[in-house]
Amino acid sequence: MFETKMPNGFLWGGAVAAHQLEGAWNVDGKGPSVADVMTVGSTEKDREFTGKVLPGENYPNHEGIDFYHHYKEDIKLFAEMGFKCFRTSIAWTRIFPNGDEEEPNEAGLKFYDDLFDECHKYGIEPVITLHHFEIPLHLVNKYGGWENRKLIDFFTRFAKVCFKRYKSKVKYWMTFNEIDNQASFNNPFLMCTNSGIVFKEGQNREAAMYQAAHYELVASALAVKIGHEINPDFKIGCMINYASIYPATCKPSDCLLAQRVADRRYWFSDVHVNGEYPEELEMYLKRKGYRQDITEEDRQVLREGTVDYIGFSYYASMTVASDKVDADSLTDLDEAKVHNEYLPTTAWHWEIDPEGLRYGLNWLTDRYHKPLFIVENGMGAYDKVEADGSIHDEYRIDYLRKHISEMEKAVALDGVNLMGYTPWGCIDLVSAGTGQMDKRYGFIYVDKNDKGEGTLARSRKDSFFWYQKVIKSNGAEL
Ligand code: BGP
Repeated sequence: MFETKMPNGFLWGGAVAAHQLEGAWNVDGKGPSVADVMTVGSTEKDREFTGKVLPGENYPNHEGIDFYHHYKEDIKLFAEMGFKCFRTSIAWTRIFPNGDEEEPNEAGLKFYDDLFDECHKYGIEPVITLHHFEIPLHLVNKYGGWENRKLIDFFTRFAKVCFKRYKSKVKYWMTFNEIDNQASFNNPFLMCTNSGIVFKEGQNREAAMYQAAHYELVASALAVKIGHEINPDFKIGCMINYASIYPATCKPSDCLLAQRVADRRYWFSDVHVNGEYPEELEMYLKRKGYRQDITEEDRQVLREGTVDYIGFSYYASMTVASDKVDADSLTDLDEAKVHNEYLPTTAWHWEIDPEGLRYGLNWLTDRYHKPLFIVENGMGAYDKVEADGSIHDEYRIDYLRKHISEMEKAVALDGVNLMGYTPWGCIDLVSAGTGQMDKRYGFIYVDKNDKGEGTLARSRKDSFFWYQKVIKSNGAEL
């Protein structure tokens, strides 16, 4: 019916983030980040930010899967699967341990030099996120995180050091991971990891979120400008957590609400891509009486630092109903959510919707007319290790197969311009949301459990061999 092969040069690979797998949290001069002071919790809402490292507490990000010392072995396994690219992040606290120093930490810079060299040895292109839930703890405790304008300077200094140092080793960059998570401003975990904001009693959370997000967007635009000056061949993208948004029924009020939820969630990418605030949001901020610190100079920077592509994660869609909240009184998007009865869910209640991915690829293309990059997709699951050591993760293969198939339709039938596909957690790692090890996404199993026990030995799941075939056939064989 259609060509299932992806275009030549398509970037098949996998994705991780530094704080979820590197470990070595205080090695070679690294400072602590917010991720280092998060305890394990069964849901995002109860992962707790302690503000400092308490003796005896279980901090799952400290050890991760010790990628810091195993990266050669792990990259070799990625190469065996045929990866063309590998998405990870640079931990800000390896380069600037406190975040506000003048000079970077050479040992941290050297680690990423070695990591990128190792990737290139196998023809694997690094795809790098600069800000992935890893804000230096010091910037949170001393400055209040992204509520403070000073962070723009600290972040752009970090970005500039990375761009210069890895000028010839990294071509694909992203500034802020899932910047739009902050639309859920009542979720303390998401606010803390995304903006380093720890709410004070009585604080207007929504106003604080819009201010912090503004500074992040200005910092991102400045980074894009600086990056392009350093190397005009850089491709620098934004990164959003994308969910296709459906009205619960065809009732006009549900449809209007779905449109409003999308506007309120994707204004972040509107600013990244168009270089200006959308009308509806400007009106909303005025209506709420939020006196934001947004200068004319900031607006100029936003116009000058628009992104080259849109990176996004896709795990699930979102369905909204106007009997819970209407379009005009909407503030917290989570309040509009309802369960979609047509969709099965994962063990963590995330709705599985492969067609939503095709819908989203089209929606983003219509809205932005820019190249897209699926930089996260996947399903968290409990895996069972058989007596002979094998792992039959048919459910993971099924999830990915269906999503890749919809992705192929979007490219071959709908004309979507897609750069690549990097499923999340290509090797088992610490869950960002819960801190668990047993919420697994990998093609590669890591012997470590929620209690932190295990040898850290790596082994190949059935999905490893399946994905190897997918890449080898450039998507023809699913
Ligand atoms: C995204 C994050 C990742 C990752 C993924 C899966 O929101 O960018 O860092 O962790 O979600 O989420 P979780 O680890 O909570 O299952």
